Amino acid sequence: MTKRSLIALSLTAALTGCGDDPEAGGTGSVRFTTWGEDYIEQGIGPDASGEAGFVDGWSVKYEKFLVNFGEITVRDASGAVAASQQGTLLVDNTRPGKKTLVEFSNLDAKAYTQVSYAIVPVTATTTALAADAADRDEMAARGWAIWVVGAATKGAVTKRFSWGFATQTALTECKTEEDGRELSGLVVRTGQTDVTELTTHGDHLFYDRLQASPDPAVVTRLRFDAIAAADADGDGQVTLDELRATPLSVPTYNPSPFAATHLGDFITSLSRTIGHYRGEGECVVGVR
Ligand SMILES: [Ca+2]
Repeated sequence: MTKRSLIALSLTAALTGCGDDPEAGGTGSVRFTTWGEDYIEQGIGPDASGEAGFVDGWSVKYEKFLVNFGEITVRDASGAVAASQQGTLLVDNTRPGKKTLVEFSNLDAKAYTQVSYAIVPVTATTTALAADAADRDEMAARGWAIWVVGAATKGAVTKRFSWGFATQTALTECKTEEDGRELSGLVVRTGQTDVTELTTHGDHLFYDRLQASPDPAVVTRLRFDAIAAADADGDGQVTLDELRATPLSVPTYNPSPFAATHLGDFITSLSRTIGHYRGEGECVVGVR
């Protein structure tokens, strides 16, 4: 065997040995979807550990969980934009199932390591993709990017909430772990359609920390007692104004590394963390 054919053989082995290397030369598609998982579709129950439900005995059921998606962008490793979403799409993730946000076709089959999106205020031009037009109009009038409506119950007590967040959040450098390996962005394969879910995590609004502790022994828990107690006028409705009038109780709540001083700021900051990637994957959260 000649030296040249040995090199060719080893190159072939290197290419076929890596599952992320698509066939060269072709094109494929990518479809972006969203889903609210069981927490948004079914509800969140109590859990003594606080990890899969409320540590303080509450249950929450959402009636609306509206998220406005924009700027879904696919870039390759050089930063060149291969595809980018125009306009914004409003989805109520209490509606069951996975909704297709956008599909990009005729992309060169290769790895696109930089995938990003944004959750931005609804405008008059926003498409109510899987949402009521009346909700779209209400959010546009108020400049909300996220609007959640629901009820929390514990025993005979019910506290309702309707919180609109006028935030702009960039979610960049999205990555996840699949089959034991880190996947940055996504991979388009010849003749195939990659499906990338921009998952919405409904439990995050009730976290007691803004950032996971580096100490694995310190668990992030779901809590509602302090939110329920914020209903100062006792009308059964916990408003964002009431949350803003409620000082954050430290150390039950840990606002690090941000500067939330009251429950209103704290939950608004948590609302920036609902956007996830392909299930449990995460993006870098940028406040703007
Ligand atoms: Ca109230």
